[in-house]
Amino acid sequence: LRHKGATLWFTGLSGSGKSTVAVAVEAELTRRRRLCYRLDGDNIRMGLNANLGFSEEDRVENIRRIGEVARLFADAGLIVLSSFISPFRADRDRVRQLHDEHGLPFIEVYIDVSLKTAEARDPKGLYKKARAGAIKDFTGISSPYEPPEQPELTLTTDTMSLEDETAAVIAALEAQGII
Ligand code: GGZ
Repeated sequence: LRHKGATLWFTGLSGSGKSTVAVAVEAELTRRRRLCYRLDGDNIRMGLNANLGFSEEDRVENIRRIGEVARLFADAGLIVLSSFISPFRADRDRVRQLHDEHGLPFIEVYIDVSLKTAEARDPKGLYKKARAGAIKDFTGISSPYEPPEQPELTLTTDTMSLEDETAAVIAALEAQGII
């Protein structure tokens, strides 16, 4: 018996809550005994993509590699939870196309939060540093973020509860027959 894999692709600003939602969805999927794997900066930018920074060119390559990894895991039957800013629409669309070509579901989840809210949260103090010019090419400040035009799901983390967000993602997986 083999499960159908899929990729949940969370995109949004730094501090939008991508990882928080991904962790909560992972916990719920694990509770349902589904194998999943979370891709984030800690396991990708520290390893596979350790040679990449935040220039436009490096971000493009970052997302290209993550897309390929997600596709492989999904092909193996896992539910992949990918949380990267992935600021460029064209890069996300290429990952979507890669999944389409292999018959694998790709669910783009837009973590929609205003820059104002993300900047007010500033959990790591990065916005403050970016405003001061200490970090260049910072998304939302000195580097662009292109919101998805037709995401499968939009979560407004400044108004929704984590519980409701998790339920919405689970419902999307159910609607597509993935779980
Ligand atoms: C954006 C940066 C930058 C710059 C370091 N711009 O809030 P965080 O800390 O934990 O998440 C951000 C993370 C973004 O890496 P991604 O791989 O998701 O970005 S992308 O998809 O655009 O390639 C932030 C930190 O790295 N960080 N410098 N200049 N975020």
